[in-house]
Amino acid sequence: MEKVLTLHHDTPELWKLDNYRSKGGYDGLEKALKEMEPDQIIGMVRDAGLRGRGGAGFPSGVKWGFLPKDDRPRYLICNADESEPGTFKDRVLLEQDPHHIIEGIVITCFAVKASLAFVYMRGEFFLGAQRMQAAIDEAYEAGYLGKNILGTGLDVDILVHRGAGAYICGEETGLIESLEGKRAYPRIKPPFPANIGAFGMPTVVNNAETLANVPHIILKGQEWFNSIGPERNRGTRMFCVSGKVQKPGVYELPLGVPLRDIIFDYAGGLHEGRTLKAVIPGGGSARILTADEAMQVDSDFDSLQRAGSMGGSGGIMVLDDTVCIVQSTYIIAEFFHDESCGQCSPCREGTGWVEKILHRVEYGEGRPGDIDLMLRMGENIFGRTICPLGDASVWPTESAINKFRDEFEYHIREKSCLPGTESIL
Ligand code: L3W
Ligand code: SF4
Repeated sequence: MEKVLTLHHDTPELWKLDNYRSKGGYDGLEKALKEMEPDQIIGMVRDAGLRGRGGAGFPSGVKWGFLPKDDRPRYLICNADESEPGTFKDRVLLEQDPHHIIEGIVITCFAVKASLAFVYMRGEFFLGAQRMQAAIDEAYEAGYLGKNILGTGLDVDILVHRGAGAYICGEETGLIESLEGKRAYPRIKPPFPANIGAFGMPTVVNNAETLANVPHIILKGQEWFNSIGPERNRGTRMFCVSGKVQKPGVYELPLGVPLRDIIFDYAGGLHEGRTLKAVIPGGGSARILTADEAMQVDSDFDSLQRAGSMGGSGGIMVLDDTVCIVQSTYIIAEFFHDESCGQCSPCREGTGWVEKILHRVEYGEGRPGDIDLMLRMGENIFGRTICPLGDASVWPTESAINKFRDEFEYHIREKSCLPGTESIL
């Protein structure tokens, strides 16, 4: 299967305009502006079935269609605040291929009638920020950005905004608050950003990888896109494989490739003598899969959801038989507690309590009843918070307890990890 987004990533200095152009870069923009109407582009992306690559997997064309039909200014935000555990593909695009994202942004601005776009970028992406800004400067110079783009009368500006290291800024309404210069407290939805977004105006928020798909759909058409991946799950995905594999990295593959192939073929399989214990398939928020479940499931959004987990951000974390499940669950719980913005009590307090209990279970001070206590706490967080971080903090712990309860019980009873598992802290 041919790659789409990363096809030219071995081209030296692809981040420079001339090199991007030499591989057909900006041809999609030219076609969109000179041969298509905005509504035609929205229809094409909707019919192609492109789904968001940031976490929710929401259909992009449908999201664009939510914008009101009024003449208020509207904005596009490219969400490049990639902070989900085990996820590092937006970073690859930003560093290797920033023009690809810019091209997707300008086409999307044309489609949704926005003349200002923001690239909200994770603050730690120093190289990505440099490359993105240099690419934007080149694009202005070459007439792909600014006034009267390619002589068509379209005006689009892009501003880069760098975050300051908070995971919650990836949540679209927290991101918008942060962009407006405020603390990134997520907003209650509705209203959705499509109606009231940045600076009170209609706003589309799309992930960087999602936007990079747009030029290809324009150039090759929705039928071509529909030929990749299973129904309702079209296109490729930049899967990020990490953990106990021989070749961790980003692998662009059609959605729906079996998880088994991603781990054992593309990522080189496990280290010698090891066996698979579990897989977290969609970033740190996803429910854990046992080895048996992981070996039978495909990598598309719907298959992972049917298996009780989710495709999420595309981060696949592989755990072998040396990993202590209690400890890995504790590490994720610690992350969510640390990153909770503190706005809602169930999330602010609950994530801290779960972390504290997991810590004592892991370090030999667990008490009988701790396991059920954590499950009850999860029930009291779930569905009672403003943003998805609250729910997302529950899934890893609840699923790890349900699937590896023996290991939690062993910790409490024996005050140690299972023999053969090792501490990574
Ligand atoms: C207008 C309706 N818009 C849904 C939009 C909604 C969102 C998308 C998915 O959220 C969160 C998100 C990320 N009118 C709409 C509508 N929308 N109904 O569609 O919404 P939903 O409800 O299906 O998903 P959700 O699970 O509640 C997903 C956030 O997760 N997130 C993602 C981080 C991404 C990055 C990245 O891309 N680099 O870091 C993490 O928290 O922002 O808020 O756009 O507005 N009736
Ligand atoms: Fe903040 Fe957590 Fe509430 Fe989200 S769920 S708004 S992160 S306190």
